Amino acid sequence: MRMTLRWYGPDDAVSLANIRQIPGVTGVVSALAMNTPAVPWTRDSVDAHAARIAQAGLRWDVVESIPVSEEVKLGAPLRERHIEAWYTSLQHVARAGVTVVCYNFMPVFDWMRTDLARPMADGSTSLAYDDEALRRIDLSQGTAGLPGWGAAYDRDTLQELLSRWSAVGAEQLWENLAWFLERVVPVASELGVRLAIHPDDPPWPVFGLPRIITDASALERFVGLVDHPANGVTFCTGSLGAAADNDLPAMIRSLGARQRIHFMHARNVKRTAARNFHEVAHPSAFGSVDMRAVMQALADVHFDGPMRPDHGRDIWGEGGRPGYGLYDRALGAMYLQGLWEGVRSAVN
Ligand code: DNO
Repeated sequence: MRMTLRWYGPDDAVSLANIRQIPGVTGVVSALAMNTPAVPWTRDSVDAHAARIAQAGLRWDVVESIPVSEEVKLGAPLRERHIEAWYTSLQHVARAGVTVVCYNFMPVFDWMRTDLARPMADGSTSLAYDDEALRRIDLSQGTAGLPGWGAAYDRDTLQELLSRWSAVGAEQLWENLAWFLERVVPVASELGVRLAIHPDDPPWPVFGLPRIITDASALERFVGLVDHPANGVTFCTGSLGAAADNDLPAMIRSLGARQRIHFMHARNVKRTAARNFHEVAHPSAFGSVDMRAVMQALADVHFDGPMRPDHGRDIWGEGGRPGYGLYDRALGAMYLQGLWEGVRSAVN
């Protein structure tokens, strides 16, 4: 296992120098800030990003994410052109030495919370999700009322997109995902890159949009779409752990035995009711995810890929990007390495 931390680039309040000082963290998970899936990253900008990371004495272990265009997810005619942009970005990051690329296939929105700073008893704040609160969010004016999304979509753009999606159900989304994988997996394999889909977060439909990467059978179906070692997953314990039915250690054993876990997101959540949870500090004691059992399963399948502590709480008055402050993630990195050391000593 290689411990890494996500870095949001030169504008991140968390610097590479900060990251370098967390014991055991040897690499970063990072992407270019440009989030226009139809336009490929340029070779120069990828190389400049790689050089910054290398100069700080760190490895660029994972790209998270090369964004997948909505046209590809929708299966619309423009997907042919947009997938070309994806290949181009992929080629550049592969040449820059990155070996794992994370992406997601969630319609319209990426991860979703209804509260970015829920106060906790100890004075920290956490990200939280409440399905009732989500249902009350009014999208008729765009994303203005959606926590974390600000003005990402104005009223007309969002309404148009949602109406296009109203014709696309879960099975069609699976077909569109298969179309994407059939094209990108061979390219990734040739470039020596492993692709790692991020599960849907939370793992159920939101705003009536389909979400398909949600549980054990979905992940098994996913790896079977293109049965190739380059077609794998980002195993996110926080996303999958938000659904009580997901047996995370069993899922890790099954996917890990087939060498399909290419990247780990380690995060704990406290489930408070059906489709209701908030994020907590990483240790098992605070949440619904048994982190020790997760790490044991990873050790048993000889996981040797990159891992990052996922979202942290906002502690010690740090502020900054919700979920991505330095302090709680650094504590998480230390806890996870301690667990790893413990579980590995018991594996032959
Ligand atoms: C949230 C992240 C996601 C993730 C993307 C991967 O904190 O885990 O935004 O990066 O879903 O494409």
